[in-house]
Amino acid sequence: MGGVVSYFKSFFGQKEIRILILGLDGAGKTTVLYRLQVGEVVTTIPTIGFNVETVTYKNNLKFQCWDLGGQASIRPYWRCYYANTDAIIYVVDSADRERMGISRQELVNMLEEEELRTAVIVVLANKQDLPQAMSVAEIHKALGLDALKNRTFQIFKVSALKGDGLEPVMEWLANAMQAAK
Ligand SMILES: Nc1nc2c(ncn2[C@@H]2O[C@H](COP(=O)(O)OP(=O)(O)OP(=O)(O)O)[C@@H](O)[C@H]2O)c(=O)[nH]1
Ligand SMILES: [Mg+2]
Repeated sequence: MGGVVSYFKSFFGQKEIRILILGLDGAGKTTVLYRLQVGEVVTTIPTIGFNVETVTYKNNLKFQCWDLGGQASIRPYWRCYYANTDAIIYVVDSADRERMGISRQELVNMLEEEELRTAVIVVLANKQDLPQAMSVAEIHKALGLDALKNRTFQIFKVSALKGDGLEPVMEWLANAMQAAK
């Protein structure tokens, strides 16, 4: 029965794709969310809890995006949101070299979760506008992304602040979601 319902939902382009935006505090998750939703930079404060918004792609795909707080004390709550997640957008502050190891560990922990076994992974090397930003190749290595070989995965360099690089992310996600159907 669920199959029929989801068939008609997708037929009419109504099916919402559930996306979690995760990453360390200050990585730029909330900035990414509102850049995707309204195309602008909003003034953010550290997120306690979550923001959830629907982002419509090309008038037919609806992404329900959950942006969770990334502070160490609230990271344990991420797992409460894992069920039924189609994709993870993992945001990294490319200039935060000191915490790249912590970011890697949080990513590894997350990927071990059974509920996220089939989730598509997008890593955003954010803040590429900063002069000290690590390159995509450096971040790929520092996060140990070779371990993701057997998953649907892609890394993108972006600047949520400038609005650079996000369009290909949405396009890739839309294609990955359609392929997964
Ligand atoms: N230079 C630069 N700054 C950015 C970029 N994206 C976000 N920021 C800034 O980074 C700071 C943190 O951004 P947020 O979006 O609040 O970070 P967050 O990941 O939501 O943080 P938490 O809610 O605490 O988990 C803000 O001052 C943003 O303006 C970017 O691409 N480049
Ligand atoms: Mg936030």
